[in-house]
Amino acid sequence: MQVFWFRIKSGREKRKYEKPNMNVIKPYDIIGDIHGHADALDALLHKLDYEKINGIWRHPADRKVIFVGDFIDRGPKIRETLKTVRAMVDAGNALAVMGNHEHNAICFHTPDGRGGHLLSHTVGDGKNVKDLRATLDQIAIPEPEEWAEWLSWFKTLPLFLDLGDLRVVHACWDAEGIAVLKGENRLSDELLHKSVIKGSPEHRAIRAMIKGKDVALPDGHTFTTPAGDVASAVRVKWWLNSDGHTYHSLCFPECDTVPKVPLPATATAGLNLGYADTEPPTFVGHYWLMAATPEPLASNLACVDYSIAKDGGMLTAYRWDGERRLDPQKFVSVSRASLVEKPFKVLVDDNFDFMDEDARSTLGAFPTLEAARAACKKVVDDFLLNRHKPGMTAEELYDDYTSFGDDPWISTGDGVRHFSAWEYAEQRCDEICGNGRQDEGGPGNGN
Ligand SMILES: [Mn+2]
Repeated sequence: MQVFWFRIKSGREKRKYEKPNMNVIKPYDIIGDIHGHADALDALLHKLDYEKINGIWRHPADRKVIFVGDFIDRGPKIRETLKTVRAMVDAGNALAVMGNHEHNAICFHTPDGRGGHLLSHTVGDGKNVKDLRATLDQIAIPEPEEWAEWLSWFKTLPLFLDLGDLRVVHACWDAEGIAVLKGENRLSDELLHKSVIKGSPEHRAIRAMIKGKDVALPDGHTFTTPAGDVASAVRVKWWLNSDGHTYHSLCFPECDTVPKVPLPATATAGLNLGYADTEPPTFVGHYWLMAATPEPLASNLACVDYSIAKDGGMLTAYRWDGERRLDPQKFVSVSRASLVEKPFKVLVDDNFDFMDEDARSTLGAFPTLEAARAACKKVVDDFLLNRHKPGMTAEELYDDYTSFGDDPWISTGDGVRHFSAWEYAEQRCDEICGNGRQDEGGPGNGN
């Protein structure tokens, strides 16, 4: 069909068609685990120079995003996150792989044929329900039909992407696991059911891809994870050969409470650890890293999950332009702290143009009412101190203010009056002029 197509096209279009695209490396921006933090995603896309056109983010120079999975759970805007990601994927502006949270969500909602589900709703004190809590509350429980659509979409996500010069998978590039799947890369119903049968080759393969590889600690050893859980196995740096390592030195992310006991070769037998530096660059998410400055894990491996769902975390991307050796300078992040809600907006009207809303300007938005009030007071103070002349009475200064001054006010969208510039100006005129203003009925010269 394609051969026929280009034969009947004009010479110019024929050349265009024949020009092989295969060896032209396309630039990609690989974005880490979002976990319902849609505002951070918007801020990061903006920072990466994407533009939102007709509700869909795209890059003016046709860069594409690759999302590493884990769109749901934990954060406040899961629906918005899914809509942003899916719109980009549907428009051809992004690719996405499945995260363990999407796999969990599918399994949690898939009956096992024996009265339960592929992921239990009851084991471990309802741990799985707790993990999915935010998603259940925001979408699955209030909007079950919408949720069914999202679950169907999750099943279309590939488990890994191999673009030749670039590889993306949620947690671990596992060549042996990929071989086990024999060309399958999406969760068919059959593969989904096999993926939860412990000990099956498919379970091992898919678990490695979306959760990484782990080794059990020697008998009797446990450690406390940074999240406070007691664990008897550690996730490992799967890209390294385990020779000469202790459990502590091979654990990932690094954790001081893991025993510094030598790792016997038997512990990692069959895990196929190691990722040669001659392999194409691979990007993963998943690991909840915390750092001020992201850096690659190896010359050809980077994790872009910097824990946006945690205090102090950030949403991170890597700008990839075809390089085989990754560059620490090419991470781009937005911190959670930079996205703190600022609900107190200060607007400034002009007393001279009080009938004219066009004369209204926005001073800024503030995280607290106190900060917004302080900003309003400064606007009034600046005017009064600028207009005050020696010998002026408080009444003259106040008349000047009410005729020509700026009138700042705080908008919280609820109609509540949080600040009166005129009241504040009246008080300040008395203070500035010192001699007291003759107020009708007032005490007059107080000093
Ligand atoms: Mn994650």
